[in-house]
Amino acid sequence: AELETLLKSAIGAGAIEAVFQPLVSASTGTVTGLEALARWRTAAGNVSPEVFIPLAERCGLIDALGAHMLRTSVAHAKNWPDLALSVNVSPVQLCNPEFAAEVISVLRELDFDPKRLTLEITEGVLMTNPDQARRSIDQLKRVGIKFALDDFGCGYASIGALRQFGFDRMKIDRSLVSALDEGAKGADVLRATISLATALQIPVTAEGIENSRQAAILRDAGCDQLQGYLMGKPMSARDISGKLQEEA
Ligand code: G
Ligand code: G
Ligand code: MN
Ligand code: NA
Repeated sequence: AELETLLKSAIGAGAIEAVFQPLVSASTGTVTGLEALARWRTAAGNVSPEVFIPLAERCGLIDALGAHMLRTSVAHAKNWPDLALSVNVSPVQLCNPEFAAEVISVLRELDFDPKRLTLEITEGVLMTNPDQARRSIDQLKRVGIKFALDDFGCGYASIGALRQFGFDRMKIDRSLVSALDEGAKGADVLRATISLATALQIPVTAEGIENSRQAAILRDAGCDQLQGYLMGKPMSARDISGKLQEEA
């Protein structure tokens, strides 16, 4: 309960920060986009998003936290006009009937092209509240916002959902990528998963790439976008700007 109070004031004070992790073209190695990730630094140390995101979902703070993350990451992304921006959205947010209108209004207010924005969602929501999820997704897709199915392969393997909800991209969970280091079967599973997406004409991002052997296998298997510590760790907005300047 104490953490809940702290989180509430942190959100109110704008103390939840966004860091940005590069999304890299598999063919050229250039950064084409950034994924925003929430960070909470307190006097007592950092609290992991694996702790405070579920907490925010449980205690009704996720809409405010999500709105803050969208606003702050879009504001930063205006400094990187050539890059796409991905923002994680909790299933709880997507089930809020006001969600889509709020996203659209933030983009208008900040004059941000909706075509640059991808919302990453996990498959859970598609099971628990498919009707509201679909309404939100459809409303946002109409203005040009894209959707990525996040953490694919670690929950129910819903290839059906990829089609039914009109996902623009699939993100392969890093547990499947790290399985590449543990034996030959890992590569077979990945290739099969990527082929399925490719057959549906849905491009694939691989997450959690930590070594060049993994990157080579995933590139050969048909991923067009790579993400992970090998390509770049999540960085502050200032460090991203520095990195982009180095590369220019
Ligand atoms: O950044 P890190 O890998 O520690 O994130 C851990 C988990 O928290 C991941 O599942 C990630 O998707 C989630 N997460 C990080 N930032 C956000 C956010 O802004 N909103 C939501 N809903 N989830 C986030
Ligand atoms: O669920 P989602 O894919 O949004 O989670 C992203 C999380 O994965 C972030 O918390 C980020 O810090 C973490 N992450 C990103 N790249 C790597 C990686 O190469 N290795 C590991 N172990 N974690 C990573
Ligand atoms: Mn994600
Ligand atoms: Na993920």
